[in-house]
Amino acid sequence: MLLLHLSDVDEASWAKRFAEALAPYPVVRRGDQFDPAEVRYIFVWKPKPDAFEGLTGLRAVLSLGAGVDALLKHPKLPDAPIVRFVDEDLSQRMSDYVVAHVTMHHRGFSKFQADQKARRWDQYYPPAASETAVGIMGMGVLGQDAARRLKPLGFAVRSWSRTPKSIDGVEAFTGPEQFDEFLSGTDVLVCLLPLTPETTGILNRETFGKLRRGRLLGGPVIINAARGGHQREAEIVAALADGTLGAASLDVFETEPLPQDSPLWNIPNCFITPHVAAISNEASGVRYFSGIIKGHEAGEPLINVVDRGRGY
Ligand code: NDP
Ligand code: OXD
Repeated sequence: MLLLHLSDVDEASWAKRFAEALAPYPVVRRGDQFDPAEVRYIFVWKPKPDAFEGLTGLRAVLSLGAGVDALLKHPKLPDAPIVRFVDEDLSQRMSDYVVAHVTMHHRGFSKFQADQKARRWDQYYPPAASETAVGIMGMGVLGQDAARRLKPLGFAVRSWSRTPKSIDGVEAFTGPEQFDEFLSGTDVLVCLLPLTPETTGILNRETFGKLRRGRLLGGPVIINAARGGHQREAEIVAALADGTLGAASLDVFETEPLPQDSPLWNIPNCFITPHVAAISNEASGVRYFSGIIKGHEAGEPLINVVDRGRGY
């Protein structure tokens, strides 16, 4: 039996699709009549504190989110394996966001926007893409896809990850010992890390101060599409004000929704989106997780299982 426990999304619609994809396998929602001991899989997004109560026969927790930081903090999280969402459609959507914001900053969008407002004709020519280094923190599913899509546009792509990576045409850096070297050649810093104790607050003033200066007009740029916990927002505000950063694109925030009184709203070279960089699409999500359930029921091992020790 599959139990759905989704908040902030259309649970009924997901349930209907799952029932069609898995029939005759039983699919239930909170409020339905069922024996919790018969639930083998629970599909969750922002599960409530009682979400896992009575689920004694659980084989896997299926996470609608690619990021599992919040799920791992659930006080009653059972011991079952956690399978996270990994999907081509999700990667494509995230890369769309990253490519759009990298190219926007590379082409001096904030300068020309300010010039237009001031009716100022100032012919600034951005550097060539090949002279602009995009440093991606996190070379997992999403980071690798973004790197693959940025390369053909001509950008110099660098990566930083926990373990060594070898990706064609990407200059790779690994671990805390190579972090400063990674930053020192980076003009646009993209965060696609999972939120863990090691990565919390990594987008801070000290990090910004180590980025390469002199290549992009106004200073280096940060793009965070991972988690708000990665960024120190007060330090971003200060860095944008004093020119340590030339611009920022933020899709995620320390508190979501971003509070009305956040100073970030009013900064012209800070580009805010409301955690929409990549949404888990219903059709592909149902296809992916139904495949996982069917495969596991047929004796296949689970895929994309979260390593609780690493935190992602
Ligand atoms: P993956 O688990 O596939 O990749 C994570 C990458 O981060 C890996 O390369 C990993 O290194 C690296 N990493 C982890 N810890 C460290 C560390 N301490 N130092 C250096 N590198 C580290 O994750 P995804 O690519 O699938 O997703 C990344 C994040 O994107 C998610 O966790 C989620 O928070 C966010 N997200 C945001 C969305 C949005 O709409 N804004 C939508 C979807 C996801 P290694 O390869 O060596 O293990
Ligand atoms: C995710 C997200 O982690 O939407 O999938 O943020």
